[in-house]
Formats: sequence, C-alpha cells, structure tokens
Amino acid sequence: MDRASMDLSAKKKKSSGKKKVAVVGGGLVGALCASFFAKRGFDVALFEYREDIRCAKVVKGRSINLALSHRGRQALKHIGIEEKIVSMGIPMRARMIHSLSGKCSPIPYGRKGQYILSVGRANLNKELLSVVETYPNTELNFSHKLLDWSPETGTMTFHGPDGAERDFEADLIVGCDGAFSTTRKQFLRRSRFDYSQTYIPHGYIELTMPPRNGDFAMEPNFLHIWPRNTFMMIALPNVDKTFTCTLFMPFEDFEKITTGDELIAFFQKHFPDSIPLIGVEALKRDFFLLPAQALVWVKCSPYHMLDRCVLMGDAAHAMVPFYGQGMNAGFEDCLVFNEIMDQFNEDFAAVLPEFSRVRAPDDHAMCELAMYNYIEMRSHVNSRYFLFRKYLDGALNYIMPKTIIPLYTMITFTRTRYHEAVIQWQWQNKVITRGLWIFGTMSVAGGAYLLMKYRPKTPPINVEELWNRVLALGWLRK
Ligand code: FAD
Ligand code: EGO
Repeated sequence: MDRASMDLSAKKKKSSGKKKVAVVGGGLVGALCASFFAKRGFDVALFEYREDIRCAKVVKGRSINLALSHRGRQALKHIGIEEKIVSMGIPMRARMIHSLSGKCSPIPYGRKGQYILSVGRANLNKELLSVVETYPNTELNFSHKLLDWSPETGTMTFHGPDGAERDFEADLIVGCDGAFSTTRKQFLRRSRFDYSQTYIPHGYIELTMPPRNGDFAMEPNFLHIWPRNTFMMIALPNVDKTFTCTLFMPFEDFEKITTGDELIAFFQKHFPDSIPLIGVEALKRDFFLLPAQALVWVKCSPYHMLDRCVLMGDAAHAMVPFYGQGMNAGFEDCLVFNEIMDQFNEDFAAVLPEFSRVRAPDDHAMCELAMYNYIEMRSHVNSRYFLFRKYLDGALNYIMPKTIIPLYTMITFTRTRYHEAVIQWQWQNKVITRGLWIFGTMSVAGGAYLLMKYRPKTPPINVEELWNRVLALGWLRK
C-alpha cells in the first residue's frame, strides 16, 4: 500500500466512529493482541519491522520452538484458534531427565492428562497473523520500523519499506515490540517510571537433532532436560521429527570452546548421550554457526502512559526462559487487558491505569520466579536433585492434593494469578517445614516412649566387665 492510500484508509476508518488502535510489533504477542482489538470492533493497524514471515524464505530469530501451556492456550481460545494450534503442536506429557551416565527418567507433569505443548514459533506467528487478516477492520504493515512517537499527539513515525519515513496517527498505541522495545523509549523520558534491565551471565545456542531412521531420535512426547548445574540443555520436539536442543551456559564457557575437538570433549564430559543423537558433524556445524545469544531480563512499571499507550509482552516484561512462561505471560496480558476493557466499557483513561495496577505485580512475580529458577538450577540442580525434587513435589501433592500443589503446576496448568501462586507456594513451604518439625519431634518422642515401654529385660550392667572391654579395644588399636 502506498502512502496516499494508507492515509486515506486511515481517515475512512476513523470516520466509522470506532477508535483507531496501532499495534507496534507483529511478533507473537502483537499478532494476538491485534486480533483481540479487532474482535472488539476497533480499527486496528499492525506495524512490524520484519517482512511478512509468511512469505519470507528464512526466518531468523530467537528460539525455534516454545512450550505453550494453559495461560497461552486460554488466550488462543478467545480468538478461536486453540484447537488448531494444539493440533499443530506436540504434547510433552512429562520431563525426561537425562543423567550423566545416559540414564533417562520420565516424570509426568500431572496426574490427569496435563501436558505442555511444543509449538514452532514461526508457525504460531504465521497462524496468528492470518487470524488478524480475517477481520475486515485491520491492516497489516510489514517492513515498518517504529522510530519514535509523540505522547502529545499520538503520532508515530515509521521507517517504511521504501526507505522513506511516514507518520501514522492512532488513539491508542499498543507496544508489543519485544524486549528492546522502541515504544518504551518514550516512557523512559518521563518521571516516576521504574525501569531495570539485566543481562544474566548465561547465553544460549540452538542445535538440531535430526530424525533417526525416519523417526524421532528420542521419545517425542517429553521435554528432555539435561540438568548439569551451570550447564543446562533442553530439547523440544518439532513436527518434522527433529528436536531443537538449547544449550544454556555462561558466556565465559562458550568462549573457552573454540575448536571442534574442544566442543566434542566438552559434550563427552557433560552430555555424552547426546553426541550420537545429534551427530558429531552436525554438532560442530550448528555450534559454531551463530554466536551464543544473550538473555535479558526487563522489568518496568507502569505499563501505560496517559490514555495513549500501553506495553504488553516482552516490551513490558522480558524474562529469562527458565520457566517457559515468557510467551504465555504475554498472551495472558491480552486476556487480562480484555477483561478490564469489559469492566470499564473500553474507556482507555480508566482501562490503562487499571491494567498497570492489576497486571504489573503478576508479571513482576513471574519475572522473579523465572530468575529464581535460573539461580536454583545453575547452583545445585543436577539430575539426581531434579528427580528428588519432582518426586517430593509429587508425593506431597499425592498426600494432600488440595493443600499442596507444586509451584510449577500452578504456574503452568492454572490461571492462578502469578503473584498469588507465589504467596500460595510460600505458605505451602511453611506448612511443609512445620509438618516436618512436628513429624520429627513426634517420631523422636514416640520412639523414646516405645523404647522405654518395650525395653529388653537385660541383666544389670557389670561395670568391671565393661571397663575390661574398653581396655581390650585400646589394645586392639595398637
Ligand atoms: P517478540 O517475540 O520479541 O516480538 C516483537 C516483535 O516486534 C518482533 O517481530 C520485532 O520484529 C518487532 N519489532 C521490534 N522493534 C520494532 C520496531 N521498532 N518497529 C516495529 N516492529 C518492531 N516463552 C514461553 O512461553 N515458552 C517457552 O518455552 C519459551 N522459550 C524461550 C526460549 C528462549 C531461548 C527465549 C529467548 C525465549 C523463550 N520464551 C518462551 C519467551 C518468548 O520467546 C517471548 O516471551 C515472546 O516471544 C514474546 O513475544 P513478544 O511478541 O512480546 O516479543
Ligand atoms: C528443582 C528441580 C528446581 C526451560 C527443577 C527447579 C523449567 C523448570 C529452561 C526447562 C520445566 C518449559 C525449561 C521444569 C526445577 C520449559 C521447565 C522446571 C529447563 C530449562 C522449561 C520442570 C521450556 C525446574 N518448562 N520448563 O519441572 O520440568 O523445573 F530445564 Cl534450562
């Protein structure tokens, strides 16, 4: 679409009476969010920096596949594509823990058919964009890079496909432009905006595990995990029968591996069972293909500015990927925003502050949980500890199914507000430690009582003989 017709269509739609919403970023959250607004009848314009990935030959970007869970699925359901996405994904019903010796131990995610889904990022993004297009009141603008926008007028300036700058006006700007959000830059210039950005020492690379004899090289319906403290590797299945392995490790360790031989020696030491599955040549090729990617953590508050602009997804809360919740949290943002739109009759002046008030504590809690998992996993989670912890979680939940629910379950399989899940978890931990204390004291007391009651009727101690035995011990030692 050329400049003139774009402005024309903008004007035409504005005259329809409904407000104009601009969604910046056509990634996972942006595309979903655009459908949410379109479904409510708003005129929606989506702007994406990249070209249309549905036409692009190669799609570069972060993580090839992701774990989709309950929160994300609920949001997809709202725009009617949950079933379709689920059918395109691969259920992971359990984690498969790979120990150093190559032993594999499965631990189910839930007792009754609970599972997470491995979905391809590119496919999911394509489907979401296609849904946006099914609404007549939307327009997709690819190869449009937001340069800046004005909080006073709501005018955005884009770098268009022809290299020229073009302006666009909207009543509401929704910033879904990821962890390095351009939309957010205007927020940083204002007073009373909290912002923090932290890089963790770990980076990640992705490796592809090819099919073996035309089938998956490992069992497909699992999230495969190799917990090795500071070195962590996971593998998620893809529909083409490959696995995408993600290796997380500190940048300084990545830097130590410079040759193919060093790489194989490293894998031989830490992930020996994966070498034949990935293949020595493929391993060497994939590992050195791209430099390790950084992992950043962004927290900010509030999420809105005036009645003009709101941030969602990674733009509002980028988190480290150690809980598999980044996209799910971003999708849930759209659901929560939608619920508040119902409550406040789509009055942006009321909806936006309420969204910040309600949602920021939850996203912050999730960012912190992801960080907590990262610290816990890198400091002492090897395969034995991982199994121990998950069995313990399972056992406690089995004894008290209503009272003690594993944190991972609350986060992944319910829509319990993230911050409430944390409170509930802390309360449970208190109950568990108190229970252990009571159990421990009662065992000792009970044991002592039973000992007294049923003590064997032994003859009285002969002190002299005892002393002789002690002396004999002394002789033995010499
Ligand atoms: P993005 O996906 O980053 O999309 C932002 C979009 O905005 C992009 O398309 C970009 O091109 C566009 N854009 C940026 N700047 C501009 C601009 N100036 N103008 C116009 N457009 C712009 N989450 C899970 O739920 N489960 C997982 O298993 C999981 N695994 C992960 C593994 C790794 C290694 C990583 C790094 C992340 C993982 N995540 C996972 C998190 C998930 O990837 C993100 O939370 C999710 O992609 C956020 O979506 P988004 O749309 O907010 O941002
Ligand atoms: C003790 C034992 C403490 C992402 C286990 C903490 C995360 C953490 C990155 C897994 C699953 C989806 C993931 C579990 C723990 C995705 C996930 C988990 C990873 C790494 C991941 C689990 C993509 C942490 N979920 N998870 O319980 O199976 O437990 F290993 Cl590195």
